[in-house]
Amino acid sequence: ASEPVVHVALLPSAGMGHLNPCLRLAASFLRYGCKVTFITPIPTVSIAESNLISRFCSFFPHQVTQIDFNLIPLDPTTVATNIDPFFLQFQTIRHSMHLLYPILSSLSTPLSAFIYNASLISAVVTISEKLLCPSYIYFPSAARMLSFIAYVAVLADSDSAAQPHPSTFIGDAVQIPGFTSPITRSSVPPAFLLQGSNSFQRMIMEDSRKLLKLDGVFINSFEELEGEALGALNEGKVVRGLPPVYGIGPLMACEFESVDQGQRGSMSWILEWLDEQAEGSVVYVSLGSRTETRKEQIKDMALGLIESGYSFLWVVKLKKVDREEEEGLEDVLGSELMSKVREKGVVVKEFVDQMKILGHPAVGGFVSHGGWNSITETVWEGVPILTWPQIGDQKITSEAIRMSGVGIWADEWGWGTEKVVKGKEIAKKIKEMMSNESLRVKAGEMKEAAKKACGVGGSCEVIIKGLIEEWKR
Ligand code: BUP
Repeated sequence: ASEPVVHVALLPSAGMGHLNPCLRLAASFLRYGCKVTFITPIPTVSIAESNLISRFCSFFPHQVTQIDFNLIPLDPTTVATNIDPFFLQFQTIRHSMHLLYPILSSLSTPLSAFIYNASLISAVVTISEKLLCPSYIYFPSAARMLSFIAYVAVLADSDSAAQPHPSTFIGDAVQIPGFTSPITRSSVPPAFLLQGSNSFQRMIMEDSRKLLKLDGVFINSFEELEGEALGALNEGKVVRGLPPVYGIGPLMACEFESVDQGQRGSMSWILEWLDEQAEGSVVYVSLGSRTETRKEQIKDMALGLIESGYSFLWVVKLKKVDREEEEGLEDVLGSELMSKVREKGVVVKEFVDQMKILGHPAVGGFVSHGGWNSITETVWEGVPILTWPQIGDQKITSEAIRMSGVGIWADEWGWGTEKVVKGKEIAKKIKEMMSNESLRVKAGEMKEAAKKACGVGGSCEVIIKGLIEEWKR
């Protein structure tokens, strides 16, 4: 008899940080011959997202079927005008959830597994329970962050208040069972601690409880990077009854992601500039795709980079979403500072091929917001990291990185969205990262471990092949 077709459906949510791991996970299944249905919430928030989905689908024309999930907009009178567009998209997807089951139940090939983004758990669980296949989430952050989310329901339940509130039950620090170092209150995503009730708090609390209903969690991490957290989660120390947490990381960047499909194309001048720089001499700076750097910070960022004495490649975002208009960097910096910037480095405002940059031998360190995809991509290339958290989970990911020994975290800088850090301090930290030999050695060792985890017979292959066998039964 012919082999059964293993058919996996995936549903991402908003933003590149959530889309990239979803597509890379899909590619892991495609590598082993699975058929994939990719459900695209339409419209996407950014152009970068829609472009990437198109490249993915055209790269696998026979194995991937793309289905539009046309979202129903929220009533604008109920939406705060200053809402983060990515968070608004999470809400819109949840609001359109009744349209998902008809999509999933009408697929022509029966599903073997359904995998969706962690930010949708509480909305999707009731739908996935009706499916005749196991369902999983992919969690686009660190195992340390997953542990925090899983544990908050335990904390809430141990609070004697009638309606326990995170600002009270979090205390000064959260000591998760099985963890050597606690998560301090100042590292917790600020929206979770706000007084009153907000949709983010409600979502996290609901998700925390619903985790127990899943068949498993995929996470972009691996033993050598986050052994303690993965162990605590899988040994039932964090929460008893949690489903298996599959550390399938680091999820490798794939060929379809390359804007120029293997050519140097629009990245060419950046790569040519890197080619001219000495090995390990360049500082790469990018504070992620979801946070615009405040104008007040841009000047000090430029001053800090110049004062560090290193050459730099600075990806600067002056707007939150790539569909918005923006002003020029020169308008913010002034022509004198701009020409000093140009003497020592290059500044890019477009979305770049980050993996190509991180993989270039000239890059010797990365100043990052601590987004988990950026972190794992950097680990993959063995580049030392300096984290500067901007929002959300990025202090918790920074803790994870500091503990692993491959990066330093400027925790005295607080949240990047709240405080302006002076150029002098930025220069000092950059020098600390670039000259730290033990960081470089550790990053090199972690790179080796990452290659092993993703290689033949490594943890990633073992997990994926094991699940495929299980789904065939
Ligand atoms: Br900016 C930028 N090119 O120019 P994170 C980002 N990326 O390839 P985020 C580029 O987007 P969260 C660019 O390689 C990574 O895979 C980058 O994800 C890629 O941060 C992804 O690092 C960004 O997780 O999300 O998007 O700010 O808020 O979830 O941290």
